[in-house]
Amino acid sequence: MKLVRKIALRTMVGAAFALAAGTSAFAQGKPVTLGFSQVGAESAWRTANTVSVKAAAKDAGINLKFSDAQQKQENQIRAIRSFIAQKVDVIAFSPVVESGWEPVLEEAKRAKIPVVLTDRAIDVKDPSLYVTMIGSDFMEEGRRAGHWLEERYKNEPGPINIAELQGTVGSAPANDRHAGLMEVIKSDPKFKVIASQSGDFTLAGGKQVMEAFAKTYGKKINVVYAHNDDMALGAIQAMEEAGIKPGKDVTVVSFDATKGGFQAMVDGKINVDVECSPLLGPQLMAAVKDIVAGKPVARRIVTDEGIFPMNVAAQVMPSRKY
Ligand code: GZL
Repeated sequence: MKLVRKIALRTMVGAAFALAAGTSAFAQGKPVTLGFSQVGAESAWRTANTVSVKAAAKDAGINLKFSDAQQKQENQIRAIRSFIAQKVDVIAFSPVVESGWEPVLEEAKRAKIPVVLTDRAIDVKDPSLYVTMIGSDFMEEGRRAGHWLEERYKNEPGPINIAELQGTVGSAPANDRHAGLMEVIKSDPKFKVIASQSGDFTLAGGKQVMEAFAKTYGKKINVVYAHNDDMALGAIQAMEEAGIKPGKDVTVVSFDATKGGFQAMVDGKINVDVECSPLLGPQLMAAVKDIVAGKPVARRIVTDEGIFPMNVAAQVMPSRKY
C-alpha cells in the first residue's frame, strides 16, 4: 500500500505563523536547523524511521542535530533542553511515552521554538505546546487487526484465547493498539485476552514474555497479538523452542509490516501484519520548512496504511521499502 499523505486539516496553529515569521532562519536566508530526539534503536521499524529522517533532512538541505534516547524519557528531555540552549529553529521528537512532557515543552514555548511530534502522540492540555503530529493512527491499526481476527474466526465457536505482547508501557502505540483491538472484540465474548505483558518492542523482550506465556498457558493460546514485528519474531523463536508451530498451531498477528515481518509471513509463521510506516522523514521536513516559512501546517498529518495477510506476502514483499 503506497504511503499517501492525508492532510487532516483540523486546525491551523496560529502560533506557528507568529513564531516563524519573525525569527525564522528562512527569513534570514540561513539553513534551517532541526533538533530531533529519536526514541532509540529498539526495532527494525525504528531503524528505518531514523534512516528516513536523516535522508530527508539531507535531501531538504536541513541541518539535523540528531539524538538517540535509548528508550529513556529523561534522555529525550535532556536532548530537547540542549536543542533549546543551541537555539535550533525547530524541535521534533518521537515521544517514547505519552505523559510527562509539559515542563520541557513549556521551556521550548518560552524560547519561541516550534515543536513537531512524529510517530507517537503525547497527552498535554495546552495544544500550543506543539504545532503538528505526523504519524499513524494506532487505534485504527488495532481495529484492523481486530476485524481480521473476527473474519478469521467467524465460523469457530471459541473460546479464542489471545496472548498479547504489548509495546513499551505508556507509549501511544501500545495503548492504542490494545484499545483498538478491545473496541472490536468487546462485543464478541468468544475472544478473551488471557495474558498481556510488555516486551518493550524488542525481539529479546518478545521472546522472554512468550517463553513465560508458553510455560503458563501452553496449548490454551490460540492467538499471539504482538504490537510489533520484533516482538513477534522473538515470540516465534520461543514458540518453536516450546514445540509450538507459529502460524499453524497459533495464529500470529503483528504490526509494522517490516521486511522481517514479511519474511515470517512468507515462511508461514506470521498470519497477518498491520502496516505502520516509518517513512515519515519527507513529511517531517516539509512541515519544518512550512513552519519556518510561516505557512499554515495541519494539526494532524495521518499516514495512510494497510493490512497484509500472509497469502499476499510473497507477491507484495519485493515492493516494500523498509
Ligand atoms: C509505531 C512505533 C513503534 C513501532 C515499533 O509508530 O512508535 O515503535 O511499532 C517501534 O516497532 O519500536
